[in-house]
Amino acid sequence: MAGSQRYVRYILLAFLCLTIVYFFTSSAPIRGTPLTNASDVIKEQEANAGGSSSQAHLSLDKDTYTQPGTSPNTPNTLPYESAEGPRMNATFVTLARNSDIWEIAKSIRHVEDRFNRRYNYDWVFLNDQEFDDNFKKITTSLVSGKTKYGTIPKEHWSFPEWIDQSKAEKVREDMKAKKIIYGDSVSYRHMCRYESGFFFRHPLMLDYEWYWRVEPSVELYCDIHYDTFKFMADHGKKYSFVISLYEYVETIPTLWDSVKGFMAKFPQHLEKDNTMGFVSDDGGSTYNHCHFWSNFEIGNLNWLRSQAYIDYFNHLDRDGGFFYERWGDAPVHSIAASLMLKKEEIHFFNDIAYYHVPFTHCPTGEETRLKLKCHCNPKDNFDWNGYSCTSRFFDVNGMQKPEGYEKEQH
Ligand SMILES: Nc1nc2c(ncn2[C@@H]2O[C@H](COP(=O)(O)OP(=O)(O)OP(=O)(O)O)[C@@H](O)[C@H]2O)c(=O)[nH]1
Ligand SMILES: *[C@@H]1O[C@H](CO)[C@@H](O)[C@H](O)[C@H]1NC(C)=O
Ligand SMILES: *[C@@H]1O[C@H](CO)[C@@H](O)[C@H](O)[C@H]1NC(C)=O
Ligand SMILES: [Mg+2]
Repeated sequence: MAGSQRYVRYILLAFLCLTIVYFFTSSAPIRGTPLTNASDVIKEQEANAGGSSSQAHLSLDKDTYTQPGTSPNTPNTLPYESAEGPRMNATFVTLARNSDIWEIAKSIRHVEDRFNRRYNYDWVFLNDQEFDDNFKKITTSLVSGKTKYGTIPKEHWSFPEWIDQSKAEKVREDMKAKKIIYGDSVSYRHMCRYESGFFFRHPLMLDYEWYWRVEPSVELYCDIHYDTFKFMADHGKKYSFVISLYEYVETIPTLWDSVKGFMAKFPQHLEKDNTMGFVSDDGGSTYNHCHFWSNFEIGNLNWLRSQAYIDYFNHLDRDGGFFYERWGDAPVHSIAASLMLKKEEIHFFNDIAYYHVPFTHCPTGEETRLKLKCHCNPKDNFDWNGYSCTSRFFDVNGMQKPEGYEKEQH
């Protein structure tokens, strides 16, 4: 009895094994690879349709499908792809609050997907308060390079002792009454002053020569196929922009007076072959309010750390307009670049498609947009709009506007 029971068990076990073997071999498609191989999928479709679609076949990039075909194998990352060649001495930099986490997460994802996943540059985060663990955990998981977190020293985020507090307070009340955006905000003013004169001097930033500034909730609409930092270095560029526009006059009524004071006091810092024509229509008597929009910047940190720029910032800071008015870092950087850099040291990136509420830069020229897999609507491009200063930038530099720009004027 015991002997025949064992016999039955052996038969059942053998049957079970056969069933399992059958199940695996028959459920696996041709050549035993799972149907995650795109060329297999297409071949099978062709076979089923009884025809051949050579176009679909030719369009496949074989190198993209190099995951080993074992099952189960569900890769949780995109295929690893690293751009060739050395890296530059460069970092992304973001000033943010802990509460900005999901807005900055979105920006990081755009920058990584379109560019940095192939370059793995570092990312420095700066804050006037300690970053919390949640902010660090999420941003670290998204950035492909190293992440670094810095707290801003108090003396870089407070009123200098020469500022008359009650005068500054009165200004904020007036601006609030006039409904000027951020007109009554103290923190916004510290932010503008910090971005104007201090971020490049933060100890974490001293390790780098190049920076790319990224703000919360920005978007990139096209692939970037080359190292933008290396481009800057190879072409002798020190500052760059994608969008330019006119500043809100109410926030900078005396900025140009202060700039003129600087020019008189430090003529040695002015570049002869500069872009004065971008910021002034009358050779420097008055400001035309044009500026590069500084929420996007790729630039050279050593230029910002130069004696010329530091003398410029200190002069403006002394005059108090960061608090007695509401000077923004955009006009402050732009005027500096226009007066103290050579014409060819400022670069306009037509091929970097960018959005920061409420403006879009969508590259002019369909060929570029298709090649770079852009997903912006060219109708949204701000460049040739009457409120943009980009046309002026081209004219001042005697540059030819990108082909097809007239069609995108509206
Ligand atoms: N740590 C810190 N960062 C700030 C503070 N205020 C603004 N920022 C950051 O400074 C940058 C500019 O601030 P935004 O609020 O984006 O100013 P904006 O771009 O002029 O205006 P928005 O249209 O609101 O984007 C962003 O990267 C913010 O995250 C602050 O009080 N503390
Ligand atoms: C996918 O299929 C193609 C053609 O059948 C084959 O050459 C290739 O090696 C397969 N790739 C993988 C990852 O199995
Ligand atoms: C990067 O640049 C900074 C600032 O110029 C410099 O101090 C540092 O030594 C450089 N690092 C490398 C690796 O070249
Ligand atoms: Mg912003």
